[in-house]
Amino acid sequence: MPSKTPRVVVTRKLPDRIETRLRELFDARLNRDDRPFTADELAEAMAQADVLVPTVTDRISAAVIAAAGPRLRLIASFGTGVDHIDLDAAKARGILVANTPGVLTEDTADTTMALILATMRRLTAGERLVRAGEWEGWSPTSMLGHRPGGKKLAILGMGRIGTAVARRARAFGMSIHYHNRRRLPPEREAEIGATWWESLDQMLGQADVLSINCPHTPATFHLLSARRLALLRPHAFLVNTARGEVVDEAALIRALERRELAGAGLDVYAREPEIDRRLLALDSVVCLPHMGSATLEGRIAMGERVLINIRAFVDGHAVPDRVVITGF
Ligand code: 8YV
Repeated sequence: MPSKTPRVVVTRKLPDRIETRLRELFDARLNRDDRPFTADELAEAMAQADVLVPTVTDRISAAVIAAAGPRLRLIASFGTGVDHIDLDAAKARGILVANTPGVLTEDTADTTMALILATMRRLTAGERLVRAGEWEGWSPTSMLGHRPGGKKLAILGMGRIGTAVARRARAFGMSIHYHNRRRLPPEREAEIGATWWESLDQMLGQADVLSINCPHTPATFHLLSARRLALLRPHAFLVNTARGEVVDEAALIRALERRELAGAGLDVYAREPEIDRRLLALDSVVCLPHMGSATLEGRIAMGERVLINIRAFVDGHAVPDRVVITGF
Protein backbone atom coordinates (compact mmCIF):
# COMPACT_ATOMS: atom_id res chain seq x y z
CA MET A 1 0.00 0.00 0.00
CA PRO A 2 1.49 3.41 -0.97
CA SER A 3 2.35 5.70 1.96
CA LYS A 4 -0.03 8.46 0.82
CA THR A 5 -3.68 8.33 1.83
CA PRO A 6 -5.23 5.33 0.06
CA ARG A 7 -7.87 5.99 -2.55
CA VAL A 8 -11.05 4.09 -1.72
CA VAL A 9 -13.72 3.93 -4.44
CA VAL A 10 -17.22 3.05 -3.19
CA THR A 11 -19.61 1.94 -5.90
CA ARG A 12 -22.96 2.68 -4.17
CA LYS A 13 -24.32 5.21 -1.68
CA LEU A 14 -23.75 4.02 1.91
CA PRO A 15 -25.31 5.32 5.16
CA ASP A 16 -24.18 8.90 5.91
CA ARG A 17 -22.28 7.94 9.05
CA ILE A 18 -20.18 5.43 7.12
CA GLU A 19 -19.49 7.83 4.26
CA THR A 20 -18.38 10.52 6.72
CA ARG A 21 -15.90 8.13 8.34
CA LEU A 22 -14.65 6.92 4.95
CA ARG A 23 -13.98 10.54 4.00
CA GLU A 24 -12.18 11.21 7.29
CA LEU A 25 -9.90 8.19 6.98
CA PHE A 26 -9.24 7.83 3.28
CA ASP A 27 -9.20 9.56 -0.08
CA ALA A 28 -12.78 8.34 -0.54
CA ARG A 29 -14.58 8.57 -3.88
CA LEU A 30 -18.28 8.20 -3.10
CA ASN A 31 -21.33 7.61 -5.27
CA ARG A 32 -23.64 10.46 -4.32
CA ASP A 33 -26.62 9.61 -6.51
CA ASP A 34 -26.39 5.81 -5.95
CA ARG A 35 -26.66 5.02 -9.65
CA PRO A 36 -24.98 1.61 -10.24
CA PHE A 37 -21.67 1.92 -12.09
CA THR A 38 -21.61 1.18 -15.80
CA ALA A 39 -18.99 -1.29 -17.02
CA ASP A 40 -16.76 1.65 -18.04
CA GLU A 41 -17.14 3.36 -14.67
CA LEU A 42 -16.29 0.13 -12.89
CA ALA A 43 -13.22 -0.36 -15.08
CA GLU A 44 -12.13 3.21 -14.31
CA ALA A 45 -12.64 2.62 -10.58
CA MET A 46 -10.59 -0.59 -10.76
CA ALA A 47 -7.83 1.30 -12.57
CA GLN A 48 -7.60 4.16 -10.07
CA ALA A 49 -8.41 2.65 -6.68
CA ASP A 50 -6.17 1.25 -3.97
CA VAL A 51 -9.29 -0.23 -2.42
CA LEU A 52 -12.62 -0.95 -4.11
CA VAL A 53 -15.82 -1.19 -2.06
CA PRO A 54 -18.35 -2.94 -4.32
CA THR A 55 -21.76 -4.41 -3.53
CA VAL A 56 -23.79 -7.30 -4.85
CA THR A 57 -24.83 -5.13 -7.83
CA ASP A 58 -21.29 -5.00 -9.25
CA ARG A 59 -20.03 -7.92 -11.35
CA ILE A 60 -16.33 -8.17 -10.53
CA SER A 61 -15.56 -10.78 -13.19
CA ALA A 62 -12.17 -12.16 -14.21
CA ALA A 63 -12.15 -9.70 -17.13
CA VAL A 64 -12.86 -6.77 -14.81
CA ILE A 65 -10.09 -7.92 -12.46
CA ALA A 66 -7.69 -8.34 -15.38
CA ALA A 67 -8.23 -4.65 -16.16
CA ALA A 68 -7.44 -3.55 -12.58
CA GLY A 69 -4.61 -1.08 -12.12
CA PRO A 70 -1.44 -2.00 -10.23
CA ARG A 71 -2.64 0.00 -7.20
CA LEU A 72 -5.66 -2.17 -6.48
CA ARG A 73 -4.79 -4.43 -3.56
CA LEU A 74 -8.07 -4.89 -1.66
CA ILE A 75 -11.70 -5.46 -2.60
CA ALA A 76 -13.62 -4.76 0.62
CA SER A 77 -17.11 -5.82 -0.39
CA PHE A 78 -20.16 -4.35 1.35
CA GLY A 79 -22.13 -7.59 1.90
CA THR A 80 -21.70 -11.19 2.95
CA GLY A 81 -22.16 -13.06 -0.34
CA VAL A 82 -19.11 -12.92 -2.61
CA ASP A 83 -20.52 -14.66 -5.67
CA HIS A 84 -20.33 -11.37 -7.61
CA ILE A 85 -16.54 -11.46 -7.34
CA ASP A 86 -14.27 -13.87 -9.21
CA LEU A 87 -12.24 -14.93 -6.18
CA ASP A 88 -9.76 -17.05 -8.13
CA ALA A 89 -8.97 -14.18 -10.50
CA ALA A 90 -8.51 -11.81 -7.56
CA LYS A 91 -6.20 -14.28 -5.84
CA ALA A 92 -4.16 -14.75 -9.00
CA ARG A 93 -3.67 -10.96 -9.18
CA GLY A 94 -2.71 -10.75 -5.50
CA ILE A 95 -5.87 -8.77 -4.66
CA LEU A 96 -7.31 -9.57 -1.26
CA VAL A 97 -11.09 -9.87 -0.90
CA ALA A 98 -13.01 -9.13 2.32
CA ASN A 99 -16.74 -9.23 3.11
CA THR A 100 -19.05 -8.38 6.04
CA PRO A 101 -20.20 -11.64 7.64
CA GLY A 102 -22.13 -11.96 10.87
CA VAL A 103 -23.72 -8.52 10.97
CA LEU A 104 -26.71 -9.27 8.75
CA THR A 105 -27.55 -12.70 10.14
CA GLU A 106 -30.49 -11.71 12.32
CA ASP A 107 -32.03 -9.35 9.75
CA THR A 108 -31.89 -11.98 7.02
CA ALA A 109 -33.35 -14.61 9.37
CA ASP A 110 -36.18 -12.20 10.26
CA THR A 111 -36.98 -11.78 6.56
CA THR A 112 -36.86 -15.54 6.05
CA MET A 113 -39.34 -16.11 8.88
CA ALA A 114 -41.53 -13.31 7.53
CA LEU A 115 -41.58 -15.04 4.12
CA ILE A 116 -42.45 -18.39 5.71
CA LEU A 117 -45.39 -16.76 7.45
CA ALA A 118 -46.37 -14.65 4.44
CA THR A 119 -46.53 -17.65 2.12
CA MET A 120 -48.12 -20.16 4.51
CA ARG A 121 -50.68 -17.68 5.88
CA ARG A 122 -51.24 -15.87 2.55
CA LEU A 123 -50.51 -12.48 4.09
CA THR A 124 -49.72 -10.57 0.92
CA ALA A 125 -52.67 -12.14 -0.94
CA GLY A 126 -54.92 -10.88 1.88
CA GLU A 127 -53.38 -7.44 1.71
CA ARG A 128 -53.89 -7.31 -2.06
CA LEU A 129 -57.54 -8.25 -1.59
CA VAL A 130 -58.11 -5.43 0.89
CA ARG A 131 -56.28 -2.83 -1.22
CA ALA A 132 -58.22 -3.87 -4.32
CA GLY A 133 -61.45 -3.08 -2.41
CA GLU A 134 -62.55 -6.69 -2.97
CA TRP A 135 -62.86 -7.86 0.63
CA GLU A 136 -66.48 -8.79 1.28
CA GLY A 137 -66.12 -9.46 4.99
CA TRP A 138 -65.26 -12.36 7.23
CA SER A 139 -66.15 -15.86 6.18
CA PRO A 140 -65.29 -19.19 7.81
CA THR A 141 -63.71 -20.48 4.63
CA SER A 142 -62.00 -17.46 3.13
CA MET A 143 -58.28 -16.71 3.11
CA LEU A 144 -57.38 -20.10 4.56
CA GLY A 145 -53.67 -20.72 4.78
CA HIS A 146 -51.61 -23.28 6.66
CA ARG A 147 -50.30 -23.34 10.22
CA PRO A 148 -46.48 -23.40 10.55
CA GLY A 149 -46.73 -25.11 13.94
CA GLY A 150 -46.21 -28.87 13.69
CA LYS A 151 -44.72 -28.64 10.20
CA LYS A 152 -41.25 -29.71 9.09
CA LEU A 153 -38.89 -26.91 8.10
CA ALA A 154 -35.99 -28.14 5.98
CA ILE A 155 -33.04 -25.75 5.99
CA LEU A 156 -30.52 -25.99 3.18
CA GLY A 157 -27.30 -24.53 4.60
CA MET A 158 -27.00 -24.50 8.38
CA GLY A 159 -24.52 -21.66 8.76
CA ARG A 160 -25.11 -18.49 10.74
CA ILE A 161 -28.31 -17.51 8.93
CA GLY A 162 -29.70 -21.06 8.77
CA THR A 163 -29.18 -21.40 12.52
CA ALA A 164 -30.88 -18.07 13.21
CA VAL A 165 -33.84 -19.17 11.05
CA ALA A 166 -34.03 -22.45 13.00
CA ARG A 167 -34.20 -20.56 16.31
CA ARG A 168 -37.11 -18.47 15.08
CA ALA A 169 -38.99 -21.36 13.45
CA ARG A 170 -38.79 -23.46 16.60
CA ALA A 171 -40.59 -20.69 18.47
CA PHE A 172 -43.39 -21.11 15.91
CA GLY A 173 -43.58 -24.83 16.68
CA MET A 174 -41.85 -26.09 13.54
CA SER A 175 -39.51 -29.09 13.64
CA ILE A 176 -36.09 -28.37 12.19
CA HIS A 177 -34.32 -30.48 9.57
CA TYR A 178 -31.16 -29.55 7.74
CA HIS A 179 -28.72 -30.47 5.04
CA ASN A 180 -25.24 -29.00 5.10
CA ARG A 181 -21.93 -29.91 3.55
CA ARG A 182 -20.75 -30.76 7.07
CA ARG A 183 -22.83 -32.16 9.90
CA LEU A 184 -22.87 -29.94 13.00
CA PRO A 185 -21.31 -31.27 16.21
CA PRO A 186 -23.90 -33.19 18.29
CA GLU A 187 -24.05 -30.51 21.00
CA ARG A 188 -24.84 -27.83 18.36
CA GLU A 189 -27.52 -30.06 16.84
CA ALA A 190 -29.05 -30.59 20.27
CA GLU A 191 -28.92 -26.88 21.04
CA ILE A 192 -30.68 -26.00 17.77
CA GLY A 193 -32.94 -29.04 18.01
CA ALA A 194 -32.17 -29.95 14.41
CA THR A 195 -32.15 -33.28 12.56
CA TRP A 196 -29.39 -33.74 9.97
CA TRP A 197 -30.09 -35.29 6.60
CA GLU A 198 -27.05 -36.57 4.79
CA SER A 199 -29.17 -36.89 1.66
CA LEU A 200 -30.65 -33.62 0.41
CA ASP A 201 -32.99 -35.61 -1.83
CA GLN A 202 -34.44 -37.53 1.09
CA MET A 203 -34.88 -34.38 3.14
CA LEU A 204 -36.76 -32.67 0.31
CA GLY A 205 -39.22 -35.56 0.16
CA GLN A 206 -40.14 -34.97 3.83
CA ALA A 207 -40.21 -31.16 3.95
CA ASP A 208 -43.29 -29.01 4.44
CA VAL A 209 -41.23 -25.85 3.99
CA LEU A 210 -37.78 -25.56 2.41
CA SER A 211 -35.64 -22.56 3.33
CA ILE A 212 -32.56 -21.89 1.23
CA ASN A 213 -29.76 -20.41 3.32
CA CYS A 214 -26.58 -21.58 1.62
CA PRO A 215 -24.21 -19.38 -0.38
CA HIS A 216 -24.14 -19.43 -4.17
CA THR A 217 -20.96 -21.20 -5.25
CA PRO A 218 -20.17 -23.36 -8.30
CA ALA A 219 -21.25 -26.34 -6.16
CA THR A 220 -24.67 -24.85 -5.27
CA PHE A 221 -25.60 -23.40 -8.68
CA HIS A 222 -29.03 -24.91 -9.51
CA LEU A 223 -28.68 -27.27 -6.53
CA LEU A 224 -32.47 -27.08 -6.53
CA SER A 225 -32.70 -28.49 -10.04
CA ALA A 226 -35.93 -29.54 -11.77
CA ARG A 227 -35.32 -33.09 -10.55
CA ARG A 228 -34.89 -32.00 -6.93
CA LEU A 229 -37.81 -29.56 -7.01
CA ALA A 230 -39.96 -32.50 -8.12
CA LEU A 231 -39.07 -34.27 -4.87
CA LEU A 232 -40.90 -31.59 -2.87
CA ARG A 233 -44.49 -32.55 -2.14
CA PRO A 234 -47.37 -30.49 -3.61
CA HIS A 235 -48.24 -28.97 -0.24
CA ALA A 236 -44.65 -27.74 0.32
CA PHE A 237 -43.49 -24.13 0.28
CA LEU A 238 -40.07 -22.89 -0.84
CA VAL A 239 -38.45 -19.78 0.64
CA ASN A 240 -35.24 -18.28 -0.77
CA THR A 241 -33.38 -15.43 0.92
CA ALA A 242 -29.94 -16.63 -0.28
CA ARG A 243 -29.32 -16.34 -4.01
CA GLY A 244 -31.55 -16.90 -7.03
CA GLU A 245 -28.87 -18.99 -8.71
CA VAL A 246 -29.26 -21.82 -6.18
CA VAL A 247 -32.68 -22.63 -7.71
CA ASP A 248 -33.48 -23.50 -11.32
CA GLU A 249 -35.97 -20.62 -11.55
CA ALA A 250 -37.64 -21.81 -14.77
CA ALA A 251 -38.29 -25.21 -13.17
CA LEU A 252 -39.60 -23.52 -10.02
CA ILE A 253 -42.04 -21.44 -12.06
CA ARG A 254 -43.27 -24.55 -13.90
CA ALA A 255 -43.80 -26.40 -10.60
CA LEU A 256 -45.72 -23.45 -9.13
CA GLU A 257 -47.85 -22.99 -12.24
CA ARG A 258 -48.76 -26.69 -12.23
CA ARG A 259 -49.47 -26.54 -8.48
CA GLU A 260 -46.80 -29.16 -7.84
CA LEU A 261 -45.70 -26.77 -5.09
CA ALA A 262 -47.98 -24.82 -2.74
CA GLY A 263 -46.10 -21.54 -2.92
CA ALA A 264 -42.83 -19.67 -2.77
CA GLY A 265 -41.44 -16.72 -0.85
CA LEU A 266 -38.62 -15.11 -2.81
CA ASP A 267 -36.25 -12.29 -1.91
CA VAL A 268 -33.70 -13.16 -4.60
CA TYR A 269 -33.89 -13.99 -8.30
CA ALA A 270 -31.89 -15.40 -11.17
CA ARG A 271 -31.49 -12.09 -13.03
CA GLU A 272 -31.88 -9.24 -10.55
CA PRO A 273 -33.36 -6.69 -10.71
CA GLU A 274 -35.48 -8.38 -13.39
CA ILE A 275 -38.24 -10.56 -12.02
CA ASP A 276 -39.87 -13.11 -14.30
CA ARG A 277 -43.41 -11.86 -14.99
CA ARG A 278 -44.76 -15.38 -14.48
CA LEU A 279 -43.77 -15.22 -10.81
CA LEU A 280 -45.64 -11.96 -10.36
CA ALA A 281 -48.75 -13.50 -11.93
CA LEU A 282 -48.94 -16.24 -9.30
CA ASP A 283 -51.01 -15.59 -6.19
CA SER A 284 -49.09 -18.27 -4.31
CA VAL A 285 -45.81 -16.38 -4.63
CA VAL A 286 -44.54 -13.58 -2.40
CA CYS A 287 -41.86 -11.47 -4.09
CA LEU A 288 -39.57 -9.10 -2.20
CA PRO A 289 -36.90 -6.84 -3.73
CA HIS A 290 -33.69 -8.39 -2.25
CA MET A 291 -34.32 -6.68 1.09
CA GLY A 292 -33.38 -9.56 3.41
CA SER A 293 -30.76 -7.56 5.28
CA ALA A 294 -32.20 -4.10 4.65
CA THR A 295 -32.25 -2.48 8.08
CA LEU A 296 -30.51 0.77 8.93
CA GLU A 297 -28.81 -0.93 11.86
CA GLY A 298 -27.56 -3.72 9.61
CA ARG A 299 -26.30 -1.39 6.89
CA ILE A 300 -24.36 0.66 9.46
CA ALA A 301 -22.87 -2.52 10.94
CA MET A 302 -21.88 -3.65 7.42
CA GLY A 303 -20.24 -0.28 6.82
CA GLU A 304 -18.34 -0.58 10.10
CA ARG A 305 -16.99 -3.97 8.99
CA VAL A 306 -15.87 -2.44 5.69
CA LEU A 307 -14.08 0.38 7.57
CA ILE A 308 -12.37 -2.09 9.92
CA ASN A 309 -11.27 -4.32 7.04
CA ILE A 310 -9.78 -1.43 5.07
CA ARG A 311 -8.13 0.10 8.12
CA ALA A 312 -6.57 -3.22 9.15
CA PHE A 313 -5.26 -3.74 5.62
CA VAL A 314 -3.86 -0.22 5.32
CA ASP A 315 -2.14 -0.54 8.72
CA GLY A 316 -0.59 -3.84 7.71
CA HIS A 317 -2.67 -6.04 10.01
CA ALA A 318 -4.53 -9.25 9.18
CA VAL A 319 -7.86 -8.35 7.56
CA PRO A 320 -10.54 -9.71 9.94
CA ASP A 321 -13.07 -10.64 7.25
CA ARG A 322 -10.66 -11.84 4.59
CA VAL A 323 -12.55 -14.27 2.33
CA VAL A 324 -11.01 -17.71 2.14
CA ILE A 325 -12.13 -19.85 -0.78
CA THR A 326 -13.99 -22.98 0.42
CA GLY A 327 -16.60 -25.22 -1.16
CA PHE A 328 -20.25 -25.44 -0.02
C1 8YV B 1 -26.67 -7.44 1.01
C2 8YV B 1 -26.73 -9.93 0.59
O1 8YV B 1 -27.54 -6.44 1.28
O2 8YV B 1 -24.81 -9.63 1.92
C3 8YV B 1 -25.38 -10.30 1.08
O3 8YV B 1 -24.86 -11.31 0.60
O4 8YV B 1 -27.30 -10.64 -0.14
C4 8YV B 1 -27.45 -8.71 0.94
O5 8YV B 1 -28.26 -8.97 2.03
C5 8YV B 1 -25.97 -7.18 -0.28
O6 8YV B 1 -25.14 -8.22 -0.65
C6 8YV B 1 -25.13 -5.91 -0.22
O7 8YV B 1 -24.07 -5.95 -1.13
